[in-house]
Amino acid sequence: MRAVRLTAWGQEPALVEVERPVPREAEVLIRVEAAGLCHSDVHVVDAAAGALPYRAPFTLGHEVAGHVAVLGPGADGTTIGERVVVHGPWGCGSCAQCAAGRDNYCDRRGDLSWHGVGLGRDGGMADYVLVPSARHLVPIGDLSADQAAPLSDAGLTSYHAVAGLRYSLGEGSTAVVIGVGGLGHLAVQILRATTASRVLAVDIRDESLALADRSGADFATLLQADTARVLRKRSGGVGVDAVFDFVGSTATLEMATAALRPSGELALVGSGGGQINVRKPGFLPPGFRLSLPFWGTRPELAEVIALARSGALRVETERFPLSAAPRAFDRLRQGQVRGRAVLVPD
Ligand code: FEH
Ligand code: ZN
Ligand code: ZN
Repeated sequence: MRAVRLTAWGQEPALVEVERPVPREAEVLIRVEAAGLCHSDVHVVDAAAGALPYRAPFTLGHEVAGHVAVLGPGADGTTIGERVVVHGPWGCGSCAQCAAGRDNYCDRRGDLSWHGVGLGRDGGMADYVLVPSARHLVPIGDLSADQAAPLSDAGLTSYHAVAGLRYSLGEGSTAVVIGVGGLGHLAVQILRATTASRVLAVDIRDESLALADRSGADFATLLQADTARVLRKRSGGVGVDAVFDFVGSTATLEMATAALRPSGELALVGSGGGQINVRKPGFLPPGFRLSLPFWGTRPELAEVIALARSGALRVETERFPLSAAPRAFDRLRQGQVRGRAVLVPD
């Protein structure tokens, strides 16, 4: 079978022929129908040897949807042909967090040489992907694979971030989404579909503001020197209740803290490497809380898929044949992908 693999650290990913895996014990082999491309894939490819706990070579792709092709002799909880999306964070499988489907917060994360499918373990940028257990699978029914795959990471990460701040998103509240790309445009839709919050969007590109509008934002603006003041005014003057920063640069973090009301919440999702100074006395609003949500849980993924199947979520995607994976990586690096890039086995 074909697979897009990180063959060695410092090498560009390559489309190569590998043996199709044979599932053992509880394993399940999935015929891949779609695999999303994430900025984290670029970070992995660009990582220096030893920077990540992963052992090369492995197949990339941590946003995967398809159907069950072969069951291991001990596999349980799915059937041949079932259409599924893969819950990508794979933990130790035996700690309290993993037992609850919270592999994204596995207690033994520090002991593992992987973070999940396509992240140290063979992933779904391939014709097939081997999943350790059916517990990592969520049925997608009639949802298309190129919609379901991005929902397993871009959608799930946004949903988990919103779920963590839900108590501050009631009637009369204001939420801000910074960065309206693959995750941000879904965060706007999730906020509109699951909270009573007014939704404001910020980006640096006009086409992203248009995507925010299409996604249901109440207001969208370019990031400028006075953006915090503009957002505070849009919140009725008191400041915004929650900011979801999908960029994570010093500029976006500082703007976010300047826009927040007292007791406001900042969820940092983007890996921009930005910093803010947390000190007392200082300039942060009293009651300020920061969270660093990571990916999401298996129960939440089932909720995201249900939202999508109800018609409340629509992923903007740019499809590429699996054989064009290098071109997809190039377009993502250049910031030219609209919404989420999805590889489809050709
Ligand atoms: C995965 C692994 C490590 C860092 C970040 C990620 C995200 O793309 C998962 O949503
Ligand atoms: Zn990702
Ligand atoms: Zn665990």
